[in-house]
Amino acid sequence: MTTPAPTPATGRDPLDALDDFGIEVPSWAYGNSGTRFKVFTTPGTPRDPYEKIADAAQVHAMTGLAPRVSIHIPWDKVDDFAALTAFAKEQGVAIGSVNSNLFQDDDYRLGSLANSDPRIRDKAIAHHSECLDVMRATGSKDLKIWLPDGTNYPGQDSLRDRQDRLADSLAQIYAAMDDDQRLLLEYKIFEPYFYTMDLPDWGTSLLHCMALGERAKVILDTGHHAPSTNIEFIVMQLLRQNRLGAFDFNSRNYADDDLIVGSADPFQLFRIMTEIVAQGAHLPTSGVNFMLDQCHNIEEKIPGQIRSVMNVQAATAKALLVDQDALAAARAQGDVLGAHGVVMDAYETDVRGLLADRREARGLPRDPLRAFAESGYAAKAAADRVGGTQASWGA
Ligand code: LRH
Ligand code: MN
Ligand code: MN
Repeated sequence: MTTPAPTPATGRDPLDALDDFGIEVPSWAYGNSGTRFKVFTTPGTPRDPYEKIADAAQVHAMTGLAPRVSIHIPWDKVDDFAALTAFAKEQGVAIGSVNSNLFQDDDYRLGSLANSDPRIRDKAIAHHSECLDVMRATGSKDLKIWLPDGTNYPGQDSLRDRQDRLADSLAQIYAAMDDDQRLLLEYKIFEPYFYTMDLPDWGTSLLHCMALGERAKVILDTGHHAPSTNIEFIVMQLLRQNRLGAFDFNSRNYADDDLIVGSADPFQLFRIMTEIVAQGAHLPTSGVNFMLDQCHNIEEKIPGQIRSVMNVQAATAKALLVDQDALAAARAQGDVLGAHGVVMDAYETDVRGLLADRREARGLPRDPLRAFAESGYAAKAAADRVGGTQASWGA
């Protein structure tokens, strides 16, 4: 096995591209979460959006990798979003994408943007106007929509009419956006409905985005596919169409598990990042927003997030180490195993020391998990954050 080293032709280190690579973390990862069976609480869990942002800022302080925090409305609703934005800045981070919420209102039992009742559709559209105002106050550019709409039984509703109503609702939201705002549309194969979802797959999401306009892009949540789906193929195809807007990274063994990205299948994460790097989409100019969408049900939340962003960085580093010239040569010769070997050489490279060196060179801890454990932040948060109600996934 060869160890990929700085590219000889230019003398530049391929890992230099990591200096501009950032991962957006979700505010809801810092609140308590669980399953429908039990939500476990932990001392020091944030009680409000400010405390969630303070915790997220720790991830950035330890890794230099997480400069933005996604917020969810209404979970992170505050009276003064300008003040929240200023607080984030003081903490060394910025507010990232704004997620709407169409899944926690009794009115949405039969759907939101695809509901047959125009009053309910209007309510769901108006919620997005509110999110756009939040974005104007925070400077966020990405409106992130996950549509939970669907049906449970054959015959329950017209699948065609639901698509038409959805297209009309999305067009109204898109029309209300400013020219520098993007609409990011997420898909999910199942849940909360179990017969049909109105946005079940990347193709449906892409069709709606194409109908809307250039600032509408697809979000790929890595936990939202059928088992054995080739996610890197979807990544390649969406990039080819310039429609990959964002990732919701997480890891799954069974369904929408929302576990730490790269924990179940680090090789899949590497394969995804290899397609990203092959098309230059890791560069900030690509407009792909690399976000996490995770919950930490039993593990500590801030270390869980630190581990997550480091996993994404490690997979990206390995993808950057793929020797593209050797790969192209092997492919040109029809050398199947040679081409495969080039990719596997990069995957099997131990990048931990290289990444620790790079952190140290930037004035960051070599070992972010240990540095956080030794900082005393968790004990202080537990002592300070008494009283009030701990935030949970969903509030
Ligand atoms: C839905 C989803 C979507 C939501 C988030 C909390 O399963 O992935 O992105 O906004 O979880
Ligand atoms: Mn998601
Ligand atoms: Mn999900």
